[in-house]
Amino acid sequence: MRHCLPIVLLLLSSALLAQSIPPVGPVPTPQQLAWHRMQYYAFVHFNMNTFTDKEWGEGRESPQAFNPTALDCRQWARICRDAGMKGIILTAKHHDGFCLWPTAYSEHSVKNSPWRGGKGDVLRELSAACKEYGLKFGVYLSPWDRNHPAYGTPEYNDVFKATLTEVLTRYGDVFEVWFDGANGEGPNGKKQVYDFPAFIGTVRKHQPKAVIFSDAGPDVRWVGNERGYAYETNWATLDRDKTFPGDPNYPKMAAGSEDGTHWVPAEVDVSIRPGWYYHAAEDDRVKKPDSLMRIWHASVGRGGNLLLNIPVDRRGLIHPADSASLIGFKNLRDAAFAQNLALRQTAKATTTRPGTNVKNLLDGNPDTHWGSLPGVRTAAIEIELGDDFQEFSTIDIRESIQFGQRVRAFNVEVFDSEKDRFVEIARGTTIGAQRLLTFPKQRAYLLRVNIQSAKDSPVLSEVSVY
Ligand code: FUL
Ligand code: CA
Repeated sequence: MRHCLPIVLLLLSSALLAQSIPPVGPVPTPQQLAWHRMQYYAFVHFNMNTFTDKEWGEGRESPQAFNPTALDCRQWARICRDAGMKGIILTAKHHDGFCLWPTAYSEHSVKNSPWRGGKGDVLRELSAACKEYGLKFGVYLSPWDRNHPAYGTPEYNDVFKATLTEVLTRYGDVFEVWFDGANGEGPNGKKQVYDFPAFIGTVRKHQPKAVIFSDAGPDVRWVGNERGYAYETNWATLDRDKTFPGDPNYPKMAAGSEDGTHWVPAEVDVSIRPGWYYHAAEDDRVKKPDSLMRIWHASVGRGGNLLLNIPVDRRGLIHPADSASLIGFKNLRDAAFAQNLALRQTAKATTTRPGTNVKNLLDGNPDTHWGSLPGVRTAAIEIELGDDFQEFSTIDIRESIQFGQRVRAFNVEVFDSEKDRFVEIARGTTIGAQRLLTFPKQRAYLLRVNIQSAKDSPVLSEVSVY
């Protein structure tokens, strides 16, 4: 048994060395890391507007109008799971104030609707369906409320905290709380001064594992547009204290900033239809799988998460046009990323930090990594795709973001056997959680990733080739 000791010591010391990579700048919390790994989940806009054919209700609707004929949250969850999504965030309350659960703090609620005889609770049904289908459950709760009589007075902040508490304590784990930045006038013509610190405190108290979204975080930020793309240069770090939810200058900050003070990654929210809510007139305007694929490359492929909205219809079901697109999109992704040609192939690097290994980039494991020597900010990683020529048109590179986001610029080259040298086929700026680059189809057996500029010694977790 004596000969085991050196091996044990070796394993132990390399584990310690790997652990000892000092972070650069802000790093994600465990909750944010878990969120990054979700990558793709659904937004469901379904509420009073579904029945009034509007995008923004005024809060004067009769609760009688809310009456889905065949509501089935299990159908939503089944389709989302089959589409490869990891969770669902529901508009529990939109700007018109109508609550999809029987709240004690408002009369504008399902409790006064004919649906399920006034005994229904969409949040209860959806959270149960998510559990059944292995999805995480999240809530959108609009602070802007065009119905509540207290809106525009300090009392409303207490009402909002109380409704938030109902939503966060009745339905099990909530993975994300979505605060809309829109802040308009209420029924008495007054705007609310929101007590965001208190709202955030309420979430931390009841759902400490949830991430909180608003334009300005604190945990997840808006990407600055609703068209489905993150910026090519996308820092997960943000000068969080220089902005606030609803900040009209916010879109200027939407790309994050290299030296940002906090880790506040971007979430890309976009609807599968032109509107957020269901309108029968848009049944033939559902985005097709190929356009969703472009969105994938511009969102997840640029280090953001994709929050894809599905407007549930008046029956309370996902319309067949939307489910067909979602599944078609899933099939496209499965085909595009079916075979990672670099998986368990061979690689070498110009520099390697002790305790890391270039092989870790090709092991399919997001928890293992390679880094350059401390202080070395550029590196070349050569990957051999086996003995034969391979055809590929996409590369997927990921940073080990638990040590901070570092890379500023990189390029990809293939070895051109006729020219007998490497030629550049693609270049990018930031990497972050994930960077996808596509290029015209290549035929080669050797490629090289060059990290050309970084804030500090780069640390990557995976490189995949398709
Ligand atoms: C916006 C809202 O005003 C829209 O109605 C929608 O909910 C979108 C996701 O956020 O701020
Ligand atoms: Ca790895």
